[in-house]
Amino acid sequence: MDKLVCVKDFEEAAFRILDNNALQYYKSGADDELTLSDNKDAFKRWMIRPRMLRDVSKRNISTTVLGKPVAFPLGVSPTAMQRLAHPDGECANVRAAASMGTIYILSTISTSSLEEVAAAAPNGRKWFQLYVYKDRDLTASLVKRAEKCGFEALVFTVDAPYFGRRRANLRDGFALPPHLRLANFPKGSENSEALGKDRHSAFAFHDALLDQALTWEDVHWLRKLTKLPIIVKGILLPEDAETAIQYGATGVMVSNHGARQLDTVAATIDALPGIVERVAGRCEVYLDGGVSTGNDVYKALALGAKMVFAGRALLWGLAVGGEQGARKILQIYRDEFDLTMALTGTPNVDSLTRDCVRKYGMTSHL
Ligand code: HOC
Repeated sequence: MDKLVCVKDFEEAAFRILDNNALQYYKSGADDELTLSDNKDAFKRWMIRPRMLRDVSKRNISTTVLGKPVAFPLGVSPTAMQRLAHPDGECANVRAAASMGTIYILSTISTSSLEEVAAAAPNGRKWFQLYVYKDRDLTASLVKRAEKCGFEALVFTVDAPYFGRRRANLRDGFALPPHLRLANFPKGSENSEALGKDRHSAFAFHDALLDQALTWEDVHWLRKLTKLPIIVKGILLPEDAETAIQYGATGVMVSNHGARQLDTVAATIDALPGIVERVAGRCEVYLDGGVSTGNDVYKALALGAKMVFAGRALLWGLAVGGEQGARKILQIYRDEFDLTMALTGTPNVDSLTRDCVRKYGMTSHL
């Protein structure tokens, strides 16, 4: 692992290690995968504007999110079925995040349960990603379990009334290996044995749970159900961010679901500034999608994100080295971000402003 020094190195190594079933599931985006590449490319369209001679000998890259500290402003985005990447899956990932002083968001579609993940890192900061299912009792029981296990916030994913078309999975199918189960659902409900045998049944099981009739009223329903902060994830437009606040959201996450839902939507870094402009000061704004380097973290914070999250990168870390691999990924983001702060003359995250970056082509001067 010593020779792997950036997220890209881990990605390449993971591509060699993962079996095709897991790899195609993790790496795929929707349709032509234009947004999948644009999520990354869009970061390259923003230049950094470094300031000189500003005493950067002492820096503080910690910040606060929902009023509590994080060691640096990159956390772990929810990704499903992490034990496809490594036998320790979600438990390894949450321990890595906790040891690095950052936030781990557990997917509902996890291969370790809420309870197992909570026990793996009792003192780490943990949020729970949630779908509001047709079966509201099932949804409410997930919320109650998250509360009981000490998850601090709910991350309500709103961009998936149906799942997007990921062509590799349509061609080759996806099989949940028989030794794994979707651990947050009551034993037997998802018929683990059948999931192993029928290549499409894991998706079929979950598709049947999704509620295509969701509206903003369901954010309100969730608001009444729990006192936990609600982060609405999957927001790409300022007007939706505004509506999320009206219906009780504490924060919004600018996200296109890792470009796995609707192709040719905006890259998240391009969607961010308009959303920040609209809701600044009224709720925290987070971002995921395409964050591959410490420079990307810097750019997103300069454009107003309070914190950013990476999903796939942690899967690559897990695949390469389990908990240690996941931790190394977080260290890489932290160290790259810290160096960017130093080389730009930015001693702390509060000094990051819109002026720290500029979009190529916006003006004739820097
Ligand atoms: C077996 C059910 O958010 C994704 C995930 C959720 C997938 C559900 C799979 O792949 O985008």
